[in-house]
Amino acid sequence: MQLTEFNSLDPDTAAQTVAVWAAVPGWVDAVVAGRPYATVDALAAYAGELAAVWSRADLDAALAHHPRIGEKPTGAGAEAAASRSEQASMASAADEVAAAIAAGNAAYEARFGRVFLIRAAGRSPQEMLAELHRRLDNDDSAEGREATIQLAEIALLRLRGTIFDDDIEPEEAE
Ligand code: 2AL
Repeated sequence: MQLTEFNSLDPDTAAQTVAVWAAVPGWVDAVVAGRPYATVDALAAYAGELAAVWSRADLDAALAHHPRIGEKPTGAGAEAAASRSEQASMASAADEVAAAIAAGNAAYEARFGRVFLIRAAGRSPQEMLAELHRRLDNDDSAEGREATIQLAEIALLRLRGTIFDDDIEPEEAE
């Protein structure tokens, strides 16, 4: 969608679009209320600034919408489509890597009480497994911060995959 269209959506429709990037209610409302944006960079900068102060409750709210790494996102909605594309590298994961990620996910959930979250786009299964093992050694507060940063990275990538500056043709923007 081009930025002009995003700027002129009615607030409810704009909120539905933004909630796909990260389902953090206060953040969605603020990003919608911040329109109009002059450029996608300005939109991303504002969204990123607001995301930098996400709390643990914000993380938990958004996490309910993220499937585990290696768990095929089901459904036809925009969130499931985004997750499928982000996790595309998992389709070619070696069986032992996929199994180690599944075991690591279970260990992470037992340790931290929430789903392991990582920005999957641009990472191989092996890299995600190494990150999972590294982060299992974090203490609660360091891990809360890391997970929140990953949530923000996912949100900003989704934003930039959804909204394009008006001078960019959609086919170039793929
Ligand atoms: C995901 C997801 O669905 N997309 C992404 O980048 N990471 N899930 C997760 N548990 O980390």
